[in-house]
Amino acid sequence: MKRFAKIGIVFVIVLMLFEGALAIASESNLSLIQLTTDAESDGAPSWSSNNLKIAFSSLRSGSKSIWTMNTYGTNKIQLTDNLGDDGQPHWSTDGSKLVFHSNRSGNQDIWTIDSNGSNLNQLTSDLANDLKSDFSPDGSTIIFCSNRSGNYDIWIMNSDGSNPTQITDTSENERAPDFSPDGSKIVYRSDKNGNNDIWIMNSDGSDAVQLSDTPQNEGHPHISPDGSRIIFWSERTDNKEVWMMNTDGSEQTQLTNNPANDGGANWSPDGRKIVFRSDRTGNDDIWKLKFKETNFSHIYLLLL
Ligand SMILES: [Ca+2]
Ligand SMILES: [Ca+2]
Ligand SMILES: [Ca+2]
Ligand SMILES: [Ca+2]
Repeated sequence: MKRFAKIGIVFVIVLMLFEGALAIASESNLSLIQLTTDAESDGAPSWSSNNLKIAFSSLRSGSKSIWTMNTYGTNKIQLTDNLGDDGQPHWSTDGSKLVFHSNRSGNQDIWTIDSNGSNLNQLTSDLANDLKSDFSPDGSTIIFCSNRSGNYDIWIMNSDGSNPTQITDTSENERAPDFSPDGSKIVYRSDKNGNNDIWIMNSDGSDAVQLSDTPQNEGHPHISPDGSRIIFWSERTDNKEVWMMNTDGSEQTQLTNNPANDGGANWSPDGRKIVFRSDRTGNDDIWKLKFKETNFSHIYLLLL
């Protein structure tokens, strides 16, 4: 080292530790990949927590059915096959099951199926419409929305379908519930103030807080895996676009910008991508959006 110092050589090692901050500006700053190209409608993508598959609904077999594919869009497998419409699949945290709604029994009810297509189970059998379900993170309960009390409210039941319990009780419509990753909160949409907005409440139904407040409709909220952000669709720019905000409602940011209908978005398990539905090529397909990651939050200089 003495000799190196004499001739004035300094070794510098720069370590840039990347913290994954997301740079959001406009659609042109996002990487967009089309995952389905079938001429029939595909929608309602849901990315499994184990990062292996994306479930979605598709009309490609004639009636709306639940399909899975890998996260790059290949190896599409049909899981359900009947004359009814099956929609809005959501994974259990361990990736072993999907919960979805179907009208195959005459009206919309909540069903589960194993990820390999076996073990189909009907969980609700009320004459009302039971829709848009989600597993709690520990898999013990399922939330859904139902109009069995005369208008739509959020309900919770055990994951075997027992003990359905109403957790919102308003004369307006609460729909599209989604659990936070820790199970403590539920985001949903409500038309309590005359049009649909995004709301959040504790998972027992207490302390409901309105997060968006526009004259247009917002819907389909999903909380990011780290619990910090919510993606949703909004019609505030006159057509449906995917938006993102913090879970306190701040920093509402438009992600897609296309005259098409863009919506139905859901997160990848690492929170750096979303999948959504768009009809920008003429019919509904599944698209993947990747946030550009540009913020280097720590720079360490080691001088030897
Ligand atoms: Ca029903
Ligand atoms: Ca209600
Ligand atoms: Ca609104
Ligand atoms: Ca659009």
